[in-house]
Amino acid sequence: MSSATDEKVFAALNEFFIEIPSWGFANTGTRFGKFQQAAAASTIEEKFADAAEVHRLTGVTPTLALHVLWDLPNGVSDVANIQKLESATGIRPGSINPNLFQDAEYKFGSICNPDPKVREQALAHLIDSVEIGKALRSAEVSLWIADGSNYPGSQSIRRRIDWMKEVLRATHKALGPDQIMLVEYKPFEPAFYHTDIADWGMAMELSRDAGPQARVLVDTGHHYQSTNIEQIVAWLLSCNQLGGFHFNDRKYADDDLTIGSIDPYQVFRIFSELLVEKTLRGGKSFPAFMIDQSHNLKGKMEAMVQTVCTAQELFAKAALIDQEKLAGLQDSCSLVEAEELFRGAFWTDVRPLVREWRVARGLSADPLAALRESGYMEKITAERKEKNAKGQSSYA
Ligand code: LRH
Ligand code: MN
Ligand code: MN
Repeated sequence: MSSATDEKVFAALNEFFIEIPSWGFANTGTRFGKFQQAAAASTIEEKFADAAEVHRLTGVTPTLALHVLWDLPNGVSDVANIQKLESATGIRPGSINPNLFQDAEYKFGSICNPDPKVREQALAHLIDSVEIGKALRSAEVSLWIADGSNYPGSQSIRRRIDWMKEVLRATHKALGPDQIMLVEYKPFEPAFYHTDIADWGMAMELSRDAGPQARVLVDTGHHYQSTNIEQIVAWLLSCNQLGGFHFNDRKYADDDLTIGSIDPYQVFRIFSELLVEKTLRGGKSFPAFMIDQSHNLKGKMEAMVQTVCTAQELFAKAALIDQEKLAGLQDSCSLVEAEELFRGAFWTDVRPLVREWRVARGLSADPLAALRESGYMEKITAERKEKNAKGQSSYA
């Protein structure tokens, strides 16, 4: 590898940061059961501590995504505690995720509920989340609306669009000048007939309708099989509507598996589109990179470090593509040469270079090995195992 190429990859890695989710450290399961892990975090203090350890090892995860109901159950009154944890650990609160999918009153929907009182309550929670974001100086308020219906004819798709637009406009109005509102889409689950925000077109319309500080969030697990996600990314970039990512991988549905574990080439292709925007089209910054995974079987800490390293490696591979040369080959329709250039970058082993980059920053060359050697997992297992054993449940 030439040193110019090394420099290009190093420069790309210098700009690569990824947010990790508080819920990635907690015990999660499936609808069939929950397997408690002795070392899982069950308090916000533990989640911040785990995030700080991941950042210490990798150097690229300075922010922690928070889910309001899980991490700030008392809403704005919990802000002071989060600020305390921020000063203690150096980890900044990241995206604020309102939760409109868990409480019993949202059985028939939240911002699309036919009952205006429920819609008002949902809006109040969204506005609280915006206020939490302002108080914590966090940029993104990240909305996932789980609303939908299970049977044809049982709900008015049209009226629910109107209700949703009203609430999203009102939420947008509450945003501070430095905040952005992200609208996430998902085709199904928990609804199984129609989901109110089912795809990127719906999310983009809602985002544009809400106002200039709204953008679309792409969760890589929220598509039908074989959807061309990088094409969606290219379109959202072209419309200036891409706000961020929830990265994870999937084989079947919204499986929330480790990034790139099933299809690393897809992540590479997404990163390539982002680098096209940056290198050829004057893009100034990347959208927010966030992880949205929950590991039921893998150890939480190991899985998170593995995730971050994989994301870096795939980003470095994409940075190897000579986008100018590729554009020339595309223009002359040199199909095989263009494909070979693209594929060649994907098949290059960048791990030695990424290790070198880490060492140059005073980080361990191999964060996963460093985690295993650090004794951190033994420490949290000893501290948390009793508490977690009490939480043992056979049903989620
Ligand atoms: C929904 C989702 C959404 C939630 C998270 C826990 O499937 O992707 O982003 O906030 O999972
Ligand atoms: Mn998500
Ligand atoms: Mn999801």
